[in-house]
Amino acid sequence: MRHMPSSAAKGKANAPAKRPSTLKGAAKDFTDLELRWICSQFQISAIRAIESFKDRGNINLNTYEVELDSGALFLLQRLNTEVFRRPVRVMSSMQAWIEAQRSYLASGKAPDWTIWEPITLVPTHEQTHWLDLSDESGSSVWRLMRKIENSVTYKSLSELPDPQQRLALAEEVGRGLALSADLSSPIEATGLAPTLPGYRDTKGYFKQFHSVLAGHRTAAEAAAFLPEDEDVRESTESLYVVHLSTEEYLRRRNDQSLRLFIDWTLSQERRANKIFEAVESGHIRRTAIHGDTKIDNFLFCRETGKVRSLVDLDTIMPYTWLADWGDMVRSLCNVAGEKERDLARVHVNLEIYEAVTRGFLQTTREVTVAEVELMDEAVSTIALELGLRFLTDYLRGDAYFSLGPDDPPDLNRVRAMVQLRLHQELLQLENWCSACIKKYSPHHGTASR
Ligand code: GN1
Ligand code: MG
Repeated sequence: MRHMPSSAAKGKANAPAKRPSTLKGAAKDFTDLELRWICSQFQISAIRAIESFKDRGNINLNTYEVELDSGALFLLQRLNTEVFRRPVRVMSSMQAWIEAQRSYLASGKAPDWTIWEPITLVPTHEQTHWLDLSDESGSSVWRLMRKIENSVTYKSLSELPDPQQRLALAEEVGRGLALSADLSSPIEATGLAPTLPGYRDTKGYFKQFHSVLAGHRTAAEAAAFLPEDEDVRESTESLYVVHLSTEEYLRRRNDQSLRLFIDWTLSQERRANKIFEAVESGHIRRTAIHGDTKIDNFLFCRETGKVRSLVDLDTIMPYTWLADWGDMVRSLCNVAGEKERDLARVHVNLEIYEAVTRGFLQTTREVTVAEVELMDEAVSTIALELGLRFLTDYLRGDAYFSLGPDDPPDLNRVRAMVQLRLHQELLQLENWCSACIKKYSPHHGTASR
């Protein structure tokens, strides 16, 4: 959404010649002069205005819209290095992803109807794709991206009142993921260092669950459960222990309404590892994944509604595109949303499931037979994995999905129940889901676009 310059930012202040000394440290609001100095380090000129950007993400809190005299719009963002402790990895993976998508498009291999446009990072005068002001006193990493013009985003399918429009949008999201995964498939995934160590590690999430169920409170108590890899251990150690008072922990642990969900999750552990093991054994490819394929991150053309881009490139990492597929479908097909307290309203919307499947499978060109065979499993696995992550977090004391001041104290309990209920329903619908995927599979000789 375009914001008009505020009166404070309208004046054409020049960027200070010297670097302000206040650009590091914890998240805070930056002044117009500070922001102008940062912009002056990138290859753009003649700034008309800099405004806080309303549609910023939950994680990178400092996001600004920069307008040039020419009317061109850019987004300036400071990476949240509390969450992304290895910002250089985030930026290198982002750049690798963008370059792979650009070369695929230039090679002419992409479908000719596509209007896909990868993000453009504006280089600094030093020819780097990000500005790193970090030193011993703190970290401060910035990036400047050109705004993709004439595009719209949606927070949920329910923003469209007409059911047919919703299905068309779901199909377009499926098409978008297929394009994005194909365009980035040439990336040598093993060369990407994980941006968030431990993310999408199903086995690790179960180990955290067991450790928290056992009531461990210190790393020493949890030692037998902790990851061997030092990098992963350092980033996730605090997720293996309980952060609540004993009394509150026992109250949550013995909550009768959670009993069946805890048992259900434990009973699914073996099956949950199927996708992870298929990657480990080489049965399916290890590809570069996006890591956060919810509808909010897709951009559509304002006039035609066609998918144009997938943004928020902070969680690119080596795994399988099936995780992105599973995450997208589990979030789209549950129209009740992730915070629904009435579990009777949590359902798999079959029409949406079919529309997103059709869009994906009629577009993709790079997937393998072995991967397509795991597509239905991937959806239920990611629903279970997210349910498990919410459940563990509730029991440990909301240390990962931290609660905001307006959130109810049992939000992660509610979120866990929703995903686990969805998982149960996905398993009941297993035959329907796999038949739906077969119907559109390019390996079963159906229509291709
Ligand atoms: C988190 O913060 P957000 O909405 O971008 C989480 C995802 C979950 C999602 C569920 C890095 O994403 O894995 O699917 O919540 N991201 C991370 O709402 O953990
Ligand atoms: Mg995100």
